[in-house]
Amino acid sequence: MTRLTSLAAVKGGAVLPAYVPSKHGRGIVHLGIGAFHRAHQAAMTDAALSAEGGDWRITGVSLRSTDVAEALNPQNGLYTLIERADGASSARIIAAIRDVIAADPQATLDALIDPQVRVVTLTVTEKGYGIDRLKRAPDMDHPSVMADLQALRAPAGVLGLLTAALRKRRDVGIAPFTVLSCDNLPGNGALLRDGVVGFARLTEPALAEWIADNVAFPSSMVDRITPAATPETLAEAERLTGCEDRAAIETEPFLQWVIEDHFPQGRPRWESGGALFVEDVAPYERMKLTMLNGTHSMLAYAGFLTGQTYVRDVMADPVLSTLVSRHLEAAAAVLPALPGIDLAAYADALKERFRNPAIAHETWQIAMDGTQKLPQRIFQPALEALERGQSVRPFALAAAVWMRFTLGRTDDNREHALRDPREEEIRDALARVPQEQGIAIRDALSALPGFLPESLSAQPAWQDQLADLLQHMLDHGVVATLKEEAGV
Ligand code: CS2
Repeated sequence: MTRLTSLAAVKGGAVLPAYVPSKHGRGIVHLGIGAFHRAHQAAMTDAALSAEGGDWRITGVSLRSTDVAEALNPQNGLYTLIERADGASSARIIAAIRDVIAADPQATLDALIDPQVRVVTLTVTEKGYGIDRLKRAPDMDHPSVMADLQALRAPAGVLGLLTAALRKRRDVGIAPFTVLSCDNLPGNGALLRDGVVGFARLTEPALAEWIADNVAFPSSMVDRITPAATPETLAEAERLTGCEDRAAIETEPFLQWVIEDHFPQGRPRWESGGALFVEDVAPYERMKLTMLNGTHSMLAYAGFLTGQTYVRDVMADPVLSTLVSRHLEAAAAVLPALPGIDLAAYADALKERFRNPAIAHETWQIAMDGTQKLPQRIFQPALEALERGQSVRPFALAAAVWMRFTLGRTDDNREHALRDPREEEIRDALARVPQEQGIAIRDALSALPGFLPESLSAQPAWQDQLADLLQHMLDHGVVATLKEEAGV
């Protein structure tokens, strides 16, 4: 079968871009070119190029691995985006990616200082930034922060690369790019700004001032459920395009991007792909993190521990789906009203998306990096629930199932890896306490520095319910505890 290397090679019903890729120059560098970027920002940019043109093609960067580059570069950046809904799949060929740089810091820096690059977007995951979120400053224990501070002219991490590129642009008089974070972190733009300015201050205070005064860091909320591609994804792409495509991605039809409109050097007309530009993205971000991502984390641990492989399996289980509904209600109850948004309808739409039978989203995939996710998804909403005098129980359950997950084995003694950047610390903390004592486990994990806010662990309601739930799981099993909890 011919490889997908040009639009002319595509046969069948796939939708093609309405522009000639080679006629459009690059305008964006994207750091962290995984499945999510290809299903989200690259698809939006492709829609903008189709509708309005412009020099906005993307150089994608994998900071460490070479897989995406090996799949996409021989295909001239082309790939199939499969949208899967119940009973119907549709395919689109995306041509917005010009090339991919893999694990090559010098080539990345060269791309970042190209005067044509006016926007740098990022999906590097919560742990990828190297920012201490409590101090809002570079995390001095993060491996890439430590390495980059030793090698300022040859950085390889996010903060080091952005700072070095901005320094170079200032020195040679090229306007700075706008930096757009697309990760699931509250106030992602402002946080990244603090990280970059903080990193620059460690090396050259005048540069820190210049960045603070001259570089825009809009925040954005991104949403599209995108599982990791499987051999089945690639086989379906072949059927839909008549070409071999090693970079195909599958995703759900839903797509949302809410962005603060602050792009001094211009931007693609992402509105053409459905992006919403607003003054303040915070309420949207809170809604999505609290309702979608918070519920996702809860159901990932509860589902994984009870043998459910995919989110859709969780939704088909009466006990777990009751707990999903309960979590969504509790999450909605801590949010301020958002004009034009009906939170009950949003919750229903989320359940429908989670149920999508055509999307195979693994609970184990969502379960990774819990220490990076729970603070904004579970602990912050729990504090808000307590402040409002509302029940903290659904949030305590989410924390309890995470704690149970960290023990590394299910009730039927299947072992699993934690896949968390703080895995070692977690293991050390747990090694010091008896594995059958809920209170001891709760306290050991709550004491991980900078993880669980003290204002939350000082609350008896939180502490008691968390320990009770955990103890009940240890004594009676996860299935029985969840069943009791759901009351079904
Ligand atoms: C998920 C998200 O893996 C996870 O932690 O909660 O990736 C989620 O699928 C996306 O944020 C949906 O937009």
